Amino acid sequence: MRRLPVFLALFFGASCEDLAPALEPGEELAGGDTTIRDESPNAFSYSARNMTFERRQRFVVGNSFFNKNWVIAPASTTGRDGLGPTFNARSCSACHFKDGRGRPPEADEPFTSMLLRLSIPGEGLHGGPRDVPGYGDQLQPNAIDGVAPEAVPKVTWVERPGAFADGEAYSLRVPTYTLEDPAYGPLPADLFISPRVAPVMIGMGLLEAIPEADIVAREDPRDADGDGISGRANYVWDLAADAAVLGRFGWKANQSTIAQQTAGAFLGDMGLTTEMFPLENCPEGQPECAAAPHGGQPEVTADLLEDVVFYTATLAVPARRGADAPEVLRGKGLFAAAGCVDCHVPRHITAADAAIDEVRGQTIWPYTDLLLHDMGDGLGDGRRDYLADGNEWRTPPLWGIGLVETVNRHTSFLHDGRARSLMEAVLWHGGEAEPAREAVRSFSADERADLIAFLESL
Ligand code: HEC
Ligand code: HEC
Ligand SMILES: [Ca+2]
Ligand SMILES: [Ca+2]
Ligand SMILES: [Ca+2]
Repeated sequence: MRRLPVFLALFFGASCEDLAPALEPGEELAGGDTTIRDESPNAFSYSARNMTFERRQRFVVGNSFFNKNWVIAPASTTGRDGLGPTFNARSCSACHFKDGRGRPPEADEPFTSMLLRLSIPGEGLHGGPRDVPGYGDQLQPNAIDGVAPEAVPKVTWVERPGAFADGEAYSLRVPTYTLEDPAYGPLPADLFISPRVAPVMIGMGLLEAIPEADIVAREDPRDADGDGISGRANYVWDLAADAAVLGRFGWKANQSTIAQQTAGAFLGDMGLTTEMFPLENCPEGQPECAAAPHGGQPEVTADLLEDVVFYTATLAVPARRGADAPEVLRGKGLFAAAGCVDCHVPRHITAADAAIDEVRGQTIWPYTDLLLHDMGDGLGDGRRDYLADGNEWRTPPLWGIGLVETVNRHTSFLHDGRARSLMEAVLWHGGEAEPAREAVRSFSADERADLIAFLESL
């Protein structure tokens, strides 16, 4: 419409604007009462706006342990020693930089803000992925002195050209991951590698507080309503419950709670034990790892873990920017028309009895259903993760996505960061999301710009 001559645009202007949906009440306050207004590089790092002064103290302690580098044991700083023996990073914030998002390495850079999950075919403990002999369930490319890093990960890229319906060309890059110099025996021929970048940390407690009944109510595993969308829930082992429970976190909804995700990250990513995971991460066949000194039993005390969990659960969601701009509202209409909302469900209301004060009874706009969807072979990792099959991924929340470039100085999207822009992320959608992608491919250049304006306002 913007290409119409000016007089026609003025003439038709009113009716065109009518096609755009209105701003809904509270829509720009993506995280309800936790929402902060900031569009600086610190936008992901604030405590929930509704947090009381007294509770802020815990947040501050959690923040410092999220950011501080852990050191090798034994050390004079006994409060934060015990790193490794093998590890990915020295701090949470090494990957979740500024509470934001990781990315794949540039050519010949080390892997600093993403990780590779590993497994072999079959089922492991409690229906989870099956460990790789000698290597476990994740690649740790770093180790303390005297212990060999597990292997050196590499990624190479191939361009795959494509075009929008109007002829404008684009190119998508396809990654291939390999492991060089494996230190603990040959890698199996049927090894699965699932590369995953660190997601943004905002609003985790709000997502945890969405009532389970509301999430499973959207499941439609056999697509009974025939709309082509068949989301289903993942059920994953929860140590505290000693049972399989609804998975909400991770790229395949492969973690149940923020607490278990955090304790799992301490062990798997940094080599730090907790009450939940009391044993060092030394798979059989790594004797130097098993014999290495530790930094206490556990290395992360229960209090400290609780503070980091509280911190992670209560990071504020930034408010939308320009949510009522005409192009953003037009983009919002296109987001609905293309069927994006079928998975990226805009609005939820958190439980009135949620455990954390700040996240109770909030109307939030995360743009996710927290369900698994078949996204096609193109995005598949071939790897089972509890009930998620090789092509299934959890719909990621889109709140804050327009601020990633400001905070993290990159625009790498999707689970492995292969998309170099928001549009490339959309163009990778396949499987259940293929009709939505095709709708976008047939949009005009102006419509595509409006859709991106909407995404950037989130
Ligand atoms: C080596 C990089 C790395 C480090 C270090 C790391 N994380 Fe993560 N984090 C990730 C990745 C990758 C995921 C997604 C995991 C998956 O899909 O299995 C993730 C997921 C999460 C999630 C769930 C996010 C979501 O959207 O579902 C939370 C919460 C989290 N991490 C907290 C932490 C905390 C707390 C620490 C420090 C104790 C930490 N992480 C350390 C890479 C890292
Ligand atoms: C069938 C469900 C489904 C539909 C429909 C869908 N998405 Fe997605 N979307 C997903 C899933 C699942 C992912 C994660 C895929 C991955 O990481 O490999 C994703 C990822 C994304 C991402 C990247 C998010 C991130 O954090 O990296 C963006 C942006 C996005 N979708 C936008 C859209 C838009 C715009 C539309 C409509 C044109 C759309 N999606 C339609 C399920 C869907
Ligand atoms: Ca350790
Ligand atoms: Ca390992
Ligand atoms: Ca359906």
